[in-house]
Amino acid sequence: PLPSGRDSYRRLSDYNDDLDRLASLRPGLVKKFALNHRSLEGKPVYGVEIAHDVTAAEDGRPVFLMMGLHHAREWPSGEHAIEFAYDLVENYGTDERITALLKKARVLVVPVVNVDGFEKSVNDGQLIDLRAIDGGGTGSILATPGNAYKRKNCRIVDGLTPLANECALASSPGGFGAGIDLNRNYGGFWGGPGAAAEPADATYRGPAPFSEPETQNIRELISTRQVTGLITNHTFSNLVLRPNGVAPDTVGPDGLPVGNPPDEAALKELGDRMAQQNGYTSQHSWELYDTTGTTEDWSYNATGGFGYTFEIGPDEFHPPFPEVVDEYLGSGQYAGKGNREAFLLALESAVDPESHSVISG
Ligand code: 0X9
Ligand code: ZN
Repeated sequence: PLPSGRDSYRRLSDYNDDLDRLASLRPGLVKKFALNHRSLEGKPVYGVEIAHDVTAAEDGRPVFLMMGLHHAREWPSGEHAIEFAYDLVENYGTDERITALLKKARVLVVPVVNVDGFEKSVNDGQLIDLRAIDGGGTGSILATPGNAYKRKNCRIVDGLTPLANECALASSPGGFGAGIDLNRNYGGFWGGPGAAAEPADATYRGPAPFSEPETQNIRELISTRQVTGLITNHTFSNLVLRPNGVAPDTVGPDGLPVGNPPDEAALKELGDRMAQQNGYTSQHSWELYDTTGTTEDWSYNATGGFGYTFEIGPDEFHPPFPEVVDEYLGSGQYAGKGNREAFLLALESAVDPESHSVISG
């Protein structure tokens, strides 16, 4: 079973309850925190910090950041993030490797970055399930069961009709309708290729970098902590993606080719090792397709902390839950190929960021 014992997808309230539970289970090890900004609908966004003596004053320990659910429909991305938190908490004190890691580093887990979008997606997804069981159901909402496949946040954007702007009724499977794509709204290469300028588009970048409270939250978290490594989870395609999101010959805002990251060798080395654990393909992000304004393209280029996107699962945004379990643990049809071990490698690397510069010379 998963570290938490869950056997079905969490809703937003389940995430919040579980973060509370983790903190009250081990108060010296886990501290719940709210990010700086509430969502557009006024919801708080929470995370947990996990570390030996977590309440000790800042002591220079490096920080590893694990995130999920920038994209509303990608439910496993939040599940794997919070299960990693459970895993660390349950194994601290008994598992030597995890105990040592939590003495050397602090781990931040923010499982649901896009709280508004996720709530619409997961609630609607479960509504659809119920109606299907009910024999097909009735009514017009069923004709457009798009909220389960909502991608973006809940920003009201110009140029859309009020109906299309209604967050809870707005997203086709292509992710159209209300909202800004939070994985195009960061400041890394913002304004470049692979992000849309049109509000109705699934990859709408927003009117300016960091225009959204959700991306401001992550920027401010990273800017105020010593984040030496991060994973931002998405679904799907079984990929470990490393910066950059655009090919080296792409001309950047300064009129010069953006090139490869200075740490390419070390970024690749860790990406490849993680991919050996989860069985994914390790590649440059741009080999999937061009993107700009993504989480780790900003964080890596702004701070030097290593950042990766995991695209969890072979072929579905939110598959039946047993697959999510196997993909975390490396059990069942995913025997020996779980994200748990890949996450631990990322944490180990974040604990020892010096190794990066050594490897890349
Ligand atoms: O397009 C995206 O944002 C990601 N794929 S998803 O299906 N989860 O939407 C891929 C982003 C890849 N690029 C970078 N991480 N830079
Ligand atoms: Zn995604």
